Amino acid sequence: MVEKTLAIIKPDAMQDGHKDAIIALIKSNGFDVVAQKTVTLTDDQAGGFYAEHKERSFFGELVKFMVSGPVTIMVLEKDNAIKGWRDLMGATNPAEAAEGTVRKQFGRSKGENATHGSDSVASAQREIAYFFPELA
Ligand code: FUP
Repeated sequence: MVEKTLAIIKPDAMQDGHKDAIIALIKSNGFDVVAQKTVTLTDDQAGGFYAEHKERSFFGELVKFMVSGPVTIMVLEKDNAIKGWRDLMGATNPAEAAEGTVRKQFGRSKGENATHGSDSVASAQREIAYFFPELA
């Protein structure tokens, strides 16, 4: 089934100059980029996006990191896009991610791990609506 998912190139990968390489990898894996914008998030935007992690010990660090520089936010479309993008990103911790994955190649650490991807149909719907209300 054709699905949409939300992808974010995080501030570490942007600062490290990996944006174009990551988008090239996304396209060569058959995803259509149906929306794209580069913005610097506010504390409220980043905190709202990661609201499910509000009680976690790393939440403050996560928000601080996500507002530390521009991010590129995209909506990707493909058959089974949600799982497909999660597989292409690799494990949360780049040290544990498989060879060839985005996080293995471009992530710095578990906290600064290059990209975000929606983890379910419900998350994808919420996250796409959060950043691209016109697509919801
Ligand atoms: P993922 O779904 O792979 O993006 O990972 P999670 O939803 O579990 O975590 C979201 C973000 O929180 C991660 F991308 C990085 C950050 N995080 C930490 O900084 N430390 C942790 O122990 C877990 C997650």
